[in-house]
Amino acid sequence: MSESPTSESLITELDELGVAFSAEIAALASEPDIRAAQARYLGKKGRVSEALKALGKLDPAARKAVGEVGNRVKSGIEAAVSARLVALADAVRQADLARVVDVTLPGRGARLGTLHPMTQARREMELIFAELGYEVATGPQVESDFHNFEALNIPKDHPSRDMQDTFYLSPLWSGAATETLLRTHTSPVQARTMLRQPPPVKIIAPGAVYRRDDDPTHSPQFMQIEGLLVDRVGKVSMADLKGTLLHFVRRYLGDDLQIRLRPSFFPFTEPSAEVDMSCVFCRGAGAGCRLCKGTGFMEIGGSGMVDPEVFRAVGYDPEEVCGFAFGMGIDRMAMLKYRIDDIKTLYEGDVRVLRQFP
Ligand code: FA5
Repeated sequence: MSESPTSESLITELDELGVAFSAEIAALASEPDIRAAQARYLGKKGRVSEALKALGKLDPAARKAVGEVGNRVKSGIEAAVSARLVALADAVRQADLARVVDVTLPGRGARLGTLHPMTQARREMELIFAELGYEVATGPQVESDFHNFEALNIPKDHPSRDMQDTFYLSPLWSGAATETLLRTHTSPVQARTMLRQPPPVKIIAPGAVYRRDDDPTHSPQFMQIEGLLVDRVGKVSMADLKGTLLHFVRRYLGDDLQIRLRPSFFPFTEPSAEVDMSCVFCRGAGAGCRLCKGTGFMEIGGSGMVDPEVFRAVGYDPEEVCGFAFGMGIDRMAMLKYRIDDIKTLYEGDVRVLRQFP
């Protein structure tokens, strides 16, 4: 058992606690740390409070003398806490005042972002067709089987309607008819526009389309731009289609380029043609060019004269109207313009790439 403290030993202990506290907070530099130290000494179970519990064992005269010392030490600790907090606040203010701010410097403006190369490409294409009098039309990306296939004369057994090529939206296990899908091309906007208005029609329809495709030149989501011109029979010919596409390619990628229409088949055009343009790398020379495999041409889209079946599906009379349509990949055109060799680059959102297109 420890000896009962005497008034002298208690006074010494209290004085020593006062000194120890001063040393402790001198090293502390934040208010929470200082408050914690204060609690360690003056709190209910603090060191000073614990020492003062021995007061009861002293005779009344000694108790008074030791009590006074206790109060002096306590107020000393409180005063030290206040002084340290004031000093800290002062130091913060001084540091703030010492900051040198040159108010005459010109302001720093917020850095503006840039348009994505695909957006730049789309807008430039829209502008070229707008100059020719085309209006921009839009349609939903979540489409019905009717607009994406049926109205475009695409038969039920056409390979593009296969699950392997089209993203259908009704879950397979639900057993529900798969009537809703992500549009596989922008051609449904042709049907939607003709259903909405009487002829003549002169529109382009840029937008996102989706297919189960994935390699360096094919992406599951990509952009197409559709074109549709419908007028009275005799006023529109394949030559107008070719002239329009040639004008577009030259305006977008260079006056020296040629286009070539290659016989093909689309259920919604008759006759149909693939659209090729001179390779932008060898400018049509061909020989030795890896990109066009020596042919001098690259495919950019499909086209043709609108099939009478499509006119019938939308309530137009094929005896009275005729027209042409085309659809090109915007990604493909942007890749050719900006010399991008992997289509994924357009969808990764890497700012190091995007900053190269101010
Ligand atoms: C069509 O999609 C037809 N709707 C085009 C058309 C419109 C023909 C009007 C006649 C009249 P095609 O499947 O060939 O056709 O696609 C057109 C272009 O889209 C291609 O030449 C290519 O440039 C681009 N394309 C196709 N699939 C992808 C893909 N997965 N990723 C990037 N671009 C693609």
